[in-house]
Amino acid sequence: MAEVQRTFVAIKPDGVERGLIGEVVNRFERRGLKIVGMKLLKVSREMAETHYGEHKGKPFYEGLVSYITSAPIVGMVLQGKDAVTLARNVIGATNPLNAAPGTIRGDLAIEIGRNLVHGSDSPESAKREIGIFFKDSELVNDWTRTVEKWIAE
Ligand code: D4T
Repeated sequence: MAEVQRTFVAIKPDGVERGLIGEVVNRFERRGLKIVGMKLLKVSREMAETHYGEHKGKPFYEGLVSYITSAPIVGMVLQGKDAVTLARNVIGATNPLNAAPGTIRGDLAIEIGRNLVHGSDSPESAKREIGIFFKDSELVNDWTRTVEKWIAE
């Protein structure tokens, strides 16, 4: 039975710099995911280190932190049945070289260090990441879309 979940998605600095905010948001909207939080923000070093803590010590870590803090990102909280997997499928494989055409990375990116978008990899990660980037008061918790019944049974 599909579970209604929330996931954290971010358009990374390359997506914002390249003017792809609308293009990326549009793909999640069209798929049917509900946006319950969204904002433009500059990621601090501290936030980046918390978000990417699991990668500390890896060769790409410093470059990753400097990339994610280099220009604004757009953070989003998306909700829907199986939202975590659904969003990862819309985004495509971590390395754009292996991302299928039709996915965001497969259509718009060419290498792993500039892979445009982030999506939580589990409901637990989503909860943790939403907590890093959003206060609960910034999320819309009391909204049922009138279109909902045409998207999910
Ligand atoms: P994010 O977190 O950005 O959605 O990526 P993924 O969840 O798809 O992949 P990840 O956590 O394994 O990697 C985080 C981030 O690090 C960059 N990266 C990763 C990199 O620059 N070089 C590498 O070799 C790896 C493995 C890309 C995504």
